[in-house]
Amino acid sequence: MSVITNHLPTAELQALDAAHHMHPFTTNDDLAKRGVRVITRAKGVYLTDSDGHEILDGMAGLWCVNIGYGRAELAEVAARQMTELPYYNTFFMTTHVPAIALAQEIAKLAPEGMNQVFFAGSGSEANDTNIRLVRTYWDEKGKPGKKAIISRKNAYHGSSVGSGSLGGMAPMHAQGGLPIPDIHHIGQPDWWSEGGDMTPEAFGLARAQELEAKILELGEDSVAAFIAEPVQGAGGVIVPPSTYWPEIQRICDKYEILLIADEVICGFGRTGEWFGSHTLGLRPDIITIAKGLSSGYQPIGGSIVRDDVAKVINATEFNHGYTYSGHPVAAAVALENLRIMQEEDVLGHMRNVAMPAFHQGLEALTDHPLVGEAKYCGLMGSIALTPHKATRAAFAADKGTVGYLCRERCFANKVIMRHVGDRMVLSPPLVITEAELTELFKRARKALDETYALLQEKDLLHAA
Ligand code: PXG
Repeated sequence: MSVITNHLPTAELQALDAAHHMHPFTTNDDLAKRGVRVITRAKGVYLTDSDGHEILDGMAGLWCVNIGYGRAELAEVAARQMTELPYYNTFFMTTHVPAIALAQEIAKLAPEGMNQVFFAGSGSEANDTNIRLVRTYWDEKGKPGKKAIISRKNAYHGSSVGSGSLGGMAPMHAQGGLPIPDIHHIGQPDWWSEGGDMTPEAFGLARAQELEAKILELGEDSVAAFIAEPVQGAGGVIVPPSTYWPEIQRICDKYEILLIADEVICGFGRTGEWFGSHTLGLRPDIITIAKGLSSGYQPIGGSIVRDDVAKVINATEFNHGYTYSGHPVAAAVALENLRIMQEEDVLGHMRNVAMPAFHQGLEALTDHPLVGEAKYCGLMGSIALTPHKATRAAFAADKGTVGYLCRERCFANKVIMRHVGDRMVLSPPLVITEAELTELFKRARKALDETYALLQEKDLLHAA
């Protein structure tokens, strides 16, 4: 077997990658032509690529490396656990110490009355679990008609058949026969793009009331659950108007609809509290977790289940589970991550240092000619690019054309920002310092200036 090391020249790594590696959400032929970026190591908030460039990671990997890169404690815990017990399952009346300890720790941090955890290997798997969980719950409650799950357009809940169906991403639904039956989608609370002449508050209320209309259309005896991210992440960091969540909660309570808060991004500190449900004041029945649970150091996810729902499920055999549910190495690493988060008071750092600087930095960008609004919650934020701020206009060019150009200018300036259509998104490690945030926004502004010049040059500064 040949050994591939970080020391091969970039071009050779790119050629090998193109020859054998199919990338997610990518046109692989195009990528092969332009050459993939190879990341070789990382420390703190900085990535290093195979050409030795240091890049400030404004996305914490994929919204997950919350305690930053290169924490040796997590590697040491993983090595110790692999030596002691690298694998055992949690089926067939067995368990192990890392799963016991992690479930207990999650229950301690979760909202009041949510003390049971079902483990999965990822956010997608956990949301697949949730589909089966809520339907089994209603079966056991003697209401087998309650099968439908209502979600939202432009939501992201994962990429498996079940979770991809829950999500509301049109390009995903266009491939492979999604969504599966009994999943329904209502509008998202994205005031900037879809609010028209309404105030954000009126629009938030109207979008929440789409849930009530959908429940009445389907019949409340047909609806099992509503699923939503407290703040949409992959959809572009859409922070809902203040009127939205209280109305959603009222509707779920009124019609006895289980509320699933997908906190794969929002969970474990991202919004400034342990859970987005705390920050936005929701009372979910199930919380989906992954990403920040282990700061991405190991793949692990799960569902936190409210006590009265768990009581019903636990009284029957729930015929569901994954080989790696509660994987001991992943669980041990997640536990160490949560220890670091607490002992180093990462939430305190966010509150006192990182969040004020992050919010101020985003607000300051709104004086840029390309930037319409800035939206943020904790350490997730986004800016809307627009050719005309006053009318919140979209660009005449295809959606995402300008966002893509801007993302390329970000890369060129050694800062990673993700683009979602023509919104630029940030979700840095929660441990980012004030000086690192200053540097991040300096690079982002330069990238915006260059994007603006490029749009002038290409004659793309036109409203749709
Ligand atoms: N729910 C939410 C809210 C997510 O953000 C998932 C579920 C699925 O988790 P897994 O671990 O199965 O990927 C996610 C994942 C992006 C991007 O481009 C976001 C995610 C995944 C991939 C890309 O922003 N979020």
